[in-house]
Amino acid sequence: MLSLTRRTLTIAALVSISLSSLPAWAQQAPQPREIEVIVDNRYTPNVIEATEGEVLRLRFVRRDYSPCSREVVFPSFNLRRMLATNVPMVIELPPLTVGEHPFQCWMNMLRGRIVVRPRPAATPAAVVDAGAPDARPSAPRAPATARPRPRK
Ligand SMILES: [Cu+2]
Repeated sequence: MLSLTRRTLTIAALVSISLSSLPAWAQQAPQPREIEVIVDNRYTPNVIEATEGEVLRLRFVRRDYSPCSREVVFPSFNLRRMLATNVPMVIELPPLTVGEHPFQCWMNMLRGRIVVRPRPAATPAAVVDAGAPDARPSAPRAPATARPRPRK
């Protein structure tokens, strides 16, 4: 019984160590954000805001049958994809650089753009606040006894 408990604790300790020692690249790997873009004689939304380094997964859903919208083009990524009507097409873009990345129909009539803002700098404000005279203590914790009892 005792040895089993010890082993369990050891395993738990090892698991927590391995989780906290993930390499930096794994901790910082951007999580893709999926955005649905409806194609119906226009792109909706046609302006997509993003942050530097972000990975977008654009899910194009073409509703119309116009030959105009059958292909979407991303000139800055040298990327183009055919869109079949009512068949979603997911396009994952590489990590975004600051600026505007247009997307358009193959004839450059329908237009949209991705506006990428710089990633906010690491906030030195947090360090300053810690020593500021008006720094307030964090909200008090709810007492452990506040948990409601299940009814029978
Ligand atoms: Cu067009």
